[in-house]
Amino acid sequence: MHIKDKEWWKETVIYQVYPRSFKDSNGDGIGDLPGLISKLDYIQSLGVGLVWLNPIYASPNDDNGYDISNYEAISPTFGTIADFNALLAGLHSRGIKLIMDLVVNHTSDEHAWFIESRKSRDNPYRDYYHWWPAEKGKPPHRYSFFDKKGDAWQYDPATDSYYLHYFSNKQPDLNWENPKVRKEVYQMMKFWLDKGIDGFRLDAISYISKDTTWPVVSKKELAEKYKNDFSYFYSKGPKLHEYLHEMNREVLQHYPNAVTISETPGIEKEEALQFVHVDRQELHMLYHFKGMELGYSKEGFKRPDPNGYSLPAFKKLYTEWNDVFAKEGWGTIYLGNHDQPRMLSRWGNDAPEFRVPSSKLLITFLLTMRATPIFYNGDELGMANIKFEDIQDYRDIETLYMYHFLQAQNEDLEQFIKDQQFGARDNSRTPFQWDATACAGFTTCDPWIKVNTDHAFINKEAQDADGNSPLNYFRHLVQLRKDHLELIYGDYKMYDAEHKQIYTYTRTLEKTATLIILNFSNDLVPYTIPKELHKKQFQLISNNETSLQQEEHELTLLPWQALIFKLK
Ligand code: TEU
Ligand code: CA
Repeated sequence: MHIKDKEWWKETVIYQVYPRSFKDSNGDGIGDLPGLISKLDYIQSLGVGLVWLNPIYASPNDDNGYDISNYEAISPTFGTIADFNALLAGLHSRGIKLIMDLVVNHTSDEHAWFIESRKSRDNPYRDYYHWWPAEKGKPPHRYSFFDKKGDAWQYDPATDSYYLHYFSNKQPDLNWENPKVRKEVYQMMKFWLDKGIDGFRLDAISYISKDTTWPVVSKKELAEKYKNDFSYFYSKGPKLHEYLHEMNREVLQHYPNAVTISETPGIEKEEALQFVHVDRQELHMLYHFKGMELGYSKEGFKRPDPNGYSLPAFKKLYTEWNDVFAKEGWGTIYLGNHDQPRMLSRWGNDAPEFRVPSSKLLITFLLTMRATPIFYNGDELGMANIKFEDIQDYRDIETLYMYHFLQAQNEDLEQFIKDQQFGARDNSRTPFQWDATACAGFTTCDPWIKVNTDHAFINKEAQDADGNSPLNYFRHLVQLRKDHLELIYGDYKMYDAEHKQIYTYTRTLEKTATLIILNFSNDLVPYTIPKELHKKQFQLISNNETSLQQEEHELTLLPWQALIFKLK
């Protein structure tokens, strides 16, 4: 069977490890590399082929490592370069590849470059960052995602100037317009690629190019052109693709086996192929935020829509993004990560009677769509949101700064805490649940963030032994995907687009085809298999439940039931 544009990274399953919360080995309550190394057999048992590791570099941890003070040094909290070498060797010896996080939209304000840059206006590193001399008056407003005033310009008395920071004021943005900065970044990428890593996940990369004529963005323009969200303005930098092409020419083409996945906030599907079309010589894959916008109300910050998300809207979005890459490029698919709440609590149902089947259904969806799936550590167990009730329990600056921002505006903080129980990032950053012991087997003492008390019954040890667990279902489905190539390369076709509870689609590769039927509801749902398929024979090859009510083409689906049929 000839597969056009066959690539290892289209066939693999990605497993994201958030090292701070994965496994602590030295009892300081913070996950680390020796802890991760001690769990490599577990990761191998999942059948995944690529690990994405969140940042482990030297960092004052203002934003959990996304504020880097030295790109070529491992944070002592996580371990040493020797630990890193052992991790890489351990993964490779198990046939698993590793990509590192490349955080170059900004550095830490404790990075040597910024320490120099802020010393004087004629310091050789001055133009490594974006500065606005105060005598020119206040710079045109730019929004910061992590700032108590939402202001992305920080005044620095040392040189009577403002510097730009889209994220916190301890994350000054690098000036990519400066060729020296780009050269430094390419050098650093080669440092890690020469160590044998298999590629990078590129952090907030759609933001790196700035329009340095610093145009005013009026409230009207922000609303009409950028959906009242600065991320849609920040992703329109004039030289973004010129820099990504240069990165490809200067670095990536020299490492043909390395893969790149860009995090591209603020883009629409019409822009996607500009990043990943092979002829553009830029990047391999991207992940977008459009799916993550579903289910939120227009009011408040990350306030859930009381009616939840609409399945027809969900199906329409993932079908449109499938079509973007149907002929060219290749997509990724995810439902959660370290910036989002737990996929079970967001897209499934974490109530006791539904959490196991809905975890399995979401796993089925991610492993049967035509895109490389990215799983976040713990979602294979069906871990849920911790839903803190007290602001004191939060550790994430996005939540803490937004709390102060709203407090300063006398907003309803109780409502904010309620909303954060649904949308906060810390919901997915609680310690990995290895077993039912006091600290879930993650650490022996006070973890940096509280353990979810449901670890008493939701943990790896219990699920290993339970053939019906989400964990063993995950392992089964990863293997099933490898055994049925149409689940990787097959064309995707959706049916019954308007059905409010059922998501049905086929994957077809030459003569082989598979039908996937998913009940995204708490209800028993009578469902007729689409007429166009009635001439086919149906062989059930996967069911996340132990029974199926079926008369010919008439099915009665159990809540959150997920079925896969081989079509003959
Ligand atoms: O995230 C970029 C980004 O756009 C996120 O801030 C996102 O909008 C937000 O978290 C959603 O709530 C990357 C990293 O993934 C994130 O962890 C970092 O905080 C951020 O960049 C800054 O490096
Ligand atoms: Ca530790």
